[in-house]
Amino acid sequence: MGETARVFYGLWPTPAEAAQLIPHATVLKAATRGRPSHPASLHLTLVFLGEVPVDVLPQLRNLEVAGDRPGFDLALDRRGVWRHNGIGWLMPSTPPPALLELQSTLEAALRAAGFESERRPFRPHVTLTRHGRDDMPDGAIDPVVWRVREWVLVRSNGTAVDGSRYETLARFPLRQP
Ligand code: 2AM
Repeated sequence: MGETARVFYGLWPTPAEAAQLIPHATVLKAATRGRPSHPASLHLTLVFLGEVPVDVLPQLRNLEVAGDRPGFDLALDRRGVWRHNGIGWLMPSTPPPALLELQSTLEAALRAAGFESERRPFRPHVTLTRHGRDDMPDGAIDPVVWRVREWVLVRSNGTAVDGSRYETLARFPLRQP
């Protein structure tokens, strides 16, 4: 195979929205001894494609996803840890239908265009810490609300832990709700 890129589609918070996640990363770090993500790297993955040949990036940038999609608000109101992989996360306890619909339509559009994506069920979450060694109970938190007005195609460049790790390749706006 020639040159490849590691890519995924996801939701990216504004800097102000990302800043509201930091206290939660601090709690998760203290409880699990996990490593916090850089604030500029925080996101929610919609569809993870993994390594693809760089030749297909134009097709992914110009992906057509059917439907007139309004923006929506996403309330991240649960905090916890996955013991099996040491990830500390925030999740919506009830994902908005618009999020689930966007994710499934995007996945279907990719499949129709010949791209295989992750087959595991969609579990929307924002990873705040990695490599945690200790567990902590899940719990409700005061919601951190993202005003979702676009989704993005992102390339992941190596293992840098600073904000430069992720490069936005394309933006897909949602309609003003
Ligand atoms: P994570 O935060 O739960 O690790 C970039 O790597 C993004 O894609 C991360 O948000 C990561 O999820 C997600 N990701 C990485 N590998 C994945 C995989 N095999 N399946 C689904 N998502 C993955």
